[in-house]
Amino acid sequence: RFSVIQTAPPDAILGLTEAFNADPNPDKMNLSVGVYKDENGQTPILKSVKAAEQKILDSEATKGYLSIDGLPEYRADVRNLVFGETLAADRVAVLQTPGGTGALRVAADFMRTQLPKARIWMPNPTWANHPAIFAAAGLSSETYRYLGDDRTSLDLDGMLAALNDNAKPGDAILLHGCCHNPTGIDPTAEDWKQIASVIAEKNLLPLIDFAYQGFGDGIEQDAVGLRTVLEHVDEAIVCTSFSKNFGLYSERVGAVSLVAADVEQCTAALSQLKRVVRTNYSNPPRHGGAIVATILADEQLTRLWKEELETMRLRITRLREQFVETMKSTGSGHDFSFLLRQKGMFSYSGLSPMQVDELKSKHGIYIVGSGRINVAGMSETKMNSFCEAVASVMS
Ligand code: PLP
Ligand code: TYF
Repeated sequence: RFSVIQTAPPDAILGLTEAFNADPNPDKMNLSVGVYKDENGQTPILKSVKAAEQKILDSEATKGYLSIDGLPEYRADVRNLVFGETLAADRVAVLQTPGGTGALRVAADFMRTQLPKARIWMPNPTWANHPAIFAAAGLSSETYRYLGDDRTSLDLDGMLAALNDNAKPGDAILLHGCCHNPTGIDPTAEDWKQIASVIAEKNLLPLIDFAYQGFGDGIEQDAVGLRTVLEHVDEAIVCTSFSKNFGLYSERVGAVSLVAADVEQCTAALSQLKRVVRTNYSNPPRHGGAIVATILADEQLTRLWKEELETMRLRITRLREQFVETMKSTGSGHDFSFLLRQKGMFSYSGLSPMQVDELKSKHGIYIVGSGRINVAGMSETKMNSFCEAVASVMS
């Protein structure tokens, strides 16, 4: 029976990193997968995380199961980070999940069973796993316009028109809370108000994917869009990932937060979310959630984490600036100043699939076929040679 099974295509992004690891070129650079890297191309464990792990090692008393919705103190931390003081706690149900991906799948299964008529509207483009997760859950999805014709800015009018003309009341809309993957293009605070108004007028359910809080402008600043939406509607789902902002990729730490109009609706929705979890993975892994909760329960560790997060964010900003300046100095005539208006790890470089191929084969520089670059994969010391390589394939 297994003889009839066809090989599935590899993950386009994760597959590139396998090829990168196998490349013997000592000057190779990986700008593909969305993982933060330091100047040496490493993804080290944060000091705040190490310190929290030591505390846990010394004090952890049991490996007993967590409850279905996870650690209570972790769930309170998620609520504070995401919503701040803006919502009554009893209107928000938070469940600890295995990463942001786990959160998205729980949200998708919940929508499929509890809101069976809802279609989900995704930005075009979006993270490739989004349509795959929704399809796996059996949801129907549609796309709305996001990227302008210049491929460097948001087409807000196109986005709002697509939603106004085509979305039906009761549909859901996927939004990236900040640091849009793959374009780095985020709505401005003013844009968010207009988006929120259309969501309210059309009675859409916002599903906000929040995987890069703190990578755009700061922890609180990056929540402005999400909180603006919540000023206009009383229902939403937020999928949090702490993979990037705590550097906890392999620990699988995330959360799904459901905002309901009142405590009764919140309690009922929570019970259905728990049902989804039971048939997926029963209950979440403890360690990653315990790390986050340990850091945020300790003033000193919290300060250290915030500094480390700021260091990551500022390095990305610096690399964006240095890349734009260095590209200018190559005299190739390509203006990359649009990168300065974009947020987070990613931007669409404008490189074609052929140019991306050439960068890989001739220079050991790995970029996703769409031309999406992970800015954090650049290096200050290698910026000149990197920009010369980019200029050479673009000429
Ligand atoms: N959502 C977006 C937009 C992402 O880029 C990622 C990245 O991995 C995720 C969700 C999933 O995060 P996690 O690794 O925590 O599952
Ligand atoms: O977009 C990225 O690069 C990150 C990491 O199947 C990632 O979100 C990429 C592909 C994938 C899972 C995570």
